[in-house]
Amino acid sequence: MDDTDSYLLSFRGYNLERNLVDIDQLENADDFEIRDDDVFIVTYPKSGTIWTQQILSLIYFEEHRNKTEKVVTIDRAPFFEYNIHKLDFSKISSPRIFTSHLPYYLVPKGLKNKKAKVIYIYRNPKDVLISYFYFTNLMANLQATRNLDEFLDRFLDGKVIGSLWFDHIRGWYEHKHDFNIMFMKYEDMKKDLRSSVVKICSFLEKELNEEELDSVVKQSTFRNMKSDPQANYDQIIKGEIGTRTNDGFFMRKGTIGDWKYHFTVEQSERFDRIFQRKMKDIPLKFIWDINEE
Ligand code: PPS
Repeated sequence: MDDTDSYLLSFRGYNLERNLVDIDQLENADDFEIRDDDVFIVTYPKSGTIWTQQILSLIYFEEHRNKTEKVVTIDRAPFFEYNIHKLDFSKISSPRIFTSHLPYYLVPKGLKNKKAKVIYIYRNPKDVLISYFYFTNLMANLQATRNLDEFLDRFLDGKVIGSLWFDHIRGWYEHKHDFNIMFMKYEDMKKDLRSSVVKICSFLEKELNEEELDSVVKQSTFRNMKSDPQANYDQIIKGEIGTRTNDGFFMRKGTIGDWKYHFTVEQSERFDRIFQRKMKDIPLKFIWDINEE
């Protein structure tokens, strides 16, 4: 890696954020005690992580839903490999929700007991890329790029946190039989949030009444999360980690197909060629456009 990549730490071939990663946690992941009722939200960066953290926090914790307890989602559903607030995971009472960007081969072996659950959220990678481009330019701890072409190269080289998008999704998809895992699309959540929440509840075996369901859906819309300090990470990225400017947000746009306003035809065709080659044997469906069925 060159100097510009000094914020990246490569661990067993996978790139993490050097200053935030809890390396002990990662090195000892195989010994981490998984409980049967643990849930892991797994994503490639910029695919709907915070959104799913909020949805699960609302489903699991009445105090979160009713706002009777002020706990930010990052502490309700902490990152396994980025334990920013140094929580003692063994002391968290069940059910625990963890969040992770790790590839399948770095998560705790105990997840293969197939009792603990994994929810893998994926998003069309052109929108992931645009979201990531803005995010790396916003965050003071990440490598900024001058233009989309430059970021496209980095993304396609896997020189970002999370490494190569194609490897991440392929790895999890091909090893899905080792886990109790459900795959969900960001775009399906966007198109029909209520049905997506119902689907998540069913996978988690959590029964909510209509009123509770309404509350989960309402509090996890883009608009409501953007104005909810408990949900939107503003405090963390601006206060604790640091941004380059004050006018960018973690909750940026939250739409399907924003890539169309950014990619040139040439960039899009280049991406499509690589996508078709690398994904041809992965039968997951992708939604690239809001009007697509
Ligand atoms: S991270 O840094 O990996 O944790 O980022 P992540 O949370 O995975 O992705 C951030 C993008 O998700 C969008 N987002 C949402 N979209 C729709 N509805 C809701 N409620 C929602 N919450 C977060 C967020 O806006 C980022 O996407 P972009 O395209 O940049 O807006």
